[in-house]
Amino acid sequence: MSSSCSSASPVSDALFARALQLIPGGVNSPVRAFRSVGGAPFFTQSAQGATLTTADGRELIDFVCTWGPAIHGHNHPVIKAAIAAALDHGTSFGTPNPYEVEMAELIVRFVPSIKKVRMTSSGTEATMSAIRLARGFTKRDKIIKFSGCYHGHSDSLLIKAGSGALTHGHPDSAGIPASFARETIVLPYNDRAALDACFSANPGQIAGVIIEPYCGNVGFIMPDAGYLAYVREITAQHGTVLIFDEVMTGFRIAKGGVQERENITPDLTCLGKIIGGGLPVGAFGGRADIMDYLAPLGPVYQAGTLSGNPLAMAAGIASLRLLEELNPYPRLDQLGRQLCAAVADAAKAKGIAVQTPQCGSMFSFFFTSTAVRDYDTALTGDAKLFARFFRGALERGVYLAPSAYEAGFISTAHDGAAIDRACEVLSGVIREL
Ligand code: KE4
Repeated sequence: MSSSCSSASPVSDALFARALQLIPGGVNSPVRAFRSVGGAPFFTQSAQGATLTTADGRELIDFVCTWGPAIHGHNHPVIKAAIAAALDHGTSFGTPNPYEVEMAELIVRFVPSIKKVRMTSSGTEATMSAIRLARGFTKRDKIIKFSGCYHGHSDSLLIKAGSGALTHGHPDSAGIPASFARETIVLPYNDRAALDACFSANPGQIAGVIIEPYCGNVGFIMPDAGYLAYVREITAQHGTVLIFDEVMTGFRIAKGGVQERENITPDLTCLGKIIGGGLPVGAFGGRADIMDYLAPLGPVYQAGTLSGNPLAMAAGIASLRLLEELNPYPRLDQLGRQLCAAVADAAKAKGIAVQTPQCGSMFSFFFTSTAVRDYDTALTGDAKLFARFFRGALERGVYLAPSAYEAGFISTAHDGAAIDRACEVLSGVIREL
């Protein structure tokens, strides 16, 4: 297996060389840098449906889907048309606009726990604001997060974080004052006893618990049966705001997210990705009594020049309406099962240990014999073997997330032929490991 596809990517390589001069690491987001999987990243020239076309003209079946937003595949004609129609009226107004109201009505209808919602321009802003709101509402300072969960890059949450922070070995980022970090308590996911002990040790001090109800930033990890219900029970018992970070899982795991599938009602929910249809977006919402603490009604300030941007709203509205029209979830789950079964079968035949967690259109591969249920067990995965698997797939035209600590995504644009091809490629790569 050649060491890198960059030898066959002269245009991407030249672009990367230029990027490295001016952009730290040559990328505008660390996880795109391929540093944990080796080689230089390819540059994407265009994207259509389930396919990325690189700057060197290579076509790749895309299982990253721009990290989740592209649930309808890339450049979907309905979303494209919605953006074009909105564009005719301008790009940004800095005033309320009709799209924001329609987006709010769709979100509230899809996610019944959300009675009021505020738009932002990224998932990071959404989770950062939800934490501030929980602290302002409860007048408490401490928050609980879970190791391996990633909630964007705000100071309070870059503690034992997943995604790119974990990928590049800095789960606790530099630059965060100890005074901030002290207010963030990190617990193991799927561990009820740790939650009990933490609340007992900090009576009346926990403002909020923020959790990825299904983890997508440490690989893909689902909760033990009853765990989320327990998190809901103990937070309600202690007057602590329960925040579901569904930036990734919202509208992906189900129309109403994980909270619909698990029948749990959080106090606040953070959203992003799919509700922007590929344009910059985030949102947070939930109980009206909590949301009304936000300026201009209440004392918790939160703002954004481009919050509710008409183009992003138009794209997101089209994306959500398509989900309601198509109800793609059963089909996406079937395709996810097929892909993971192919990898599991090939690994078994080869005598390689692999975990292939999957729910609907989210999945990941851990090269370990250990059942992965939290950060520590995720780290038992052989990251070097994953890197070889990733590169073998890429060389054969299948683009997986360039990190052992990310989730993969399937879109409605991945037809049977694309999944069959991916199964064939991934099985072949496993056979050659
Ligand atoms: P953004 O600020 O990147 O829009 O959202 C942050 C965020 C918050 N919560 C969850 C559960 C998330 O998954 C994310 C962002 N996800 C990563 C992918 N693992 C974004 C990719 C990147 O950092 O480039």
